[in-house]
Amino acid sequence: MVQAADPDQKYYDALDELSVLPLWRVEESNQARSPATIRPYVWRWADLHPRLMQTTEVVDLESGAERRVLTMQNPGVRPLAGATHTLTASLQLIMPGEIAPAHRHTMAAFRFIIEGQGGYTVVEGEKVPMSAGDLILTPNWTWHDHGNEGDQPMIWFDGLDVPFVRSLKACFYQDFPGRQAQPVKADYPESYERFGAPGLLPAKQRPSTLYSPLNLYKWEHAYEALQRLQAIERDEFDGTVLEYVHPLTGGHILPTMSCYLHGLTGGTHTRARRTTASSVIHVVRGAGYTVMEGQRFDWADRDIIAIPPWCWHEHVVAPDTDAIFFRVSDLPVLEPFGLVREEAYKPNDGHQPLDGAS
Ligand code: GTQ
Repeated sequence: MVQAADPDQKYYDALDELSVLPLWRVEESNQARSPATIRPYVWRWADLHPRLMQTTEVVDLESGAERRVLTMQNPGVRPLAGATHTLTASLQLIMPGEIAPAHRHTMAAFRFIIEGQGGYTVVEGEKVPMSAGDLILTPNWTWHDHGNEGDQPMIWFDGLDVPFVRSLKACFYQDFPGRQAQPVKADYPESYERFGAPGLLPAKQRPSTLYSPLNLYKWEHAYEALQRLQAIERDEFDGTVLEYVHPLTGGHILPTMSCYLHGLTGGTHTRARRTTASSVIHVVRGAGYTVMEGQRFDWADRDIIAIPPWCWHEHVVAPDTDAIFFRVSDLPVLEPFGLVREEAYKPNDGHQPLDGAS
């Protein structure tokens, strides 16, 4: 059947010619009233790890890829990359003796080390050693290359603000001349020597960068601080939570991403909440499940959890194991514009009814 022509169609066609839309006809979804497209998701280490090791058969760092990286793709962002609409989360592998050549980009990055020893990142000439549980920053436009002087594969979790920077069309990228490592100016983690002591700062050296001047947050300090705080404080939504901060301002570690360490004791069941900030969690250790929008997502050691914006979520930890989460959030890009909203789930003591398992 032929539809009766809209008497105003000519008018709308004329607007189309002008590349203009009548807002009253714009679909609600187009107006982004709810950021519903990003899906709650869990990537399992048991699936990812063998595929990461197989990259050694598929690409080499000498002549092939610059980085051996598998990046999580939320089904809601296809065909682009992104664990959420603002954050990328990836696993990177570097084999003994390999070099991942230096480059820099306007996208900020950090690495949370998962396993291996003898690996390092050079950040602006500073050689930063990697140990499991360490957090290493390579902020916006800092030269960085990686290497592995050990005899084991070195594996870490990469977090970047790529989709956010992409949305602003502010992506710039540069290779270090000669596809090689940058010259090392300090063969020790100089920024840690300067800024790594708790509550103490050099009296005369206070850089004014937006990002933290400390490139290495060691696991031993983070873990000790978590245990100490866990002994005296617990939040019903977050367990016990520490933020990795800029040592000069006490603010977020990077202007686009904030990083946290959560301790959740065995048997914990947090209250559900939703927030406009999206998060990605790397499960440092532990087992349990997260309920997101009524759906149960099981997780275990080293799994990666995507929590979309405005998605109800609560965590349940298995009774016999304590859990530790490393979490990255896009909160810093929402705060300056008054776009942070949070809501606690009120019914049923703060726990969502379960629709089913993932
Ligand atoms: O190690 O420099 O996961 O440039 C994505 C882009 C890691 C890196 C990623 C990168 C890197």
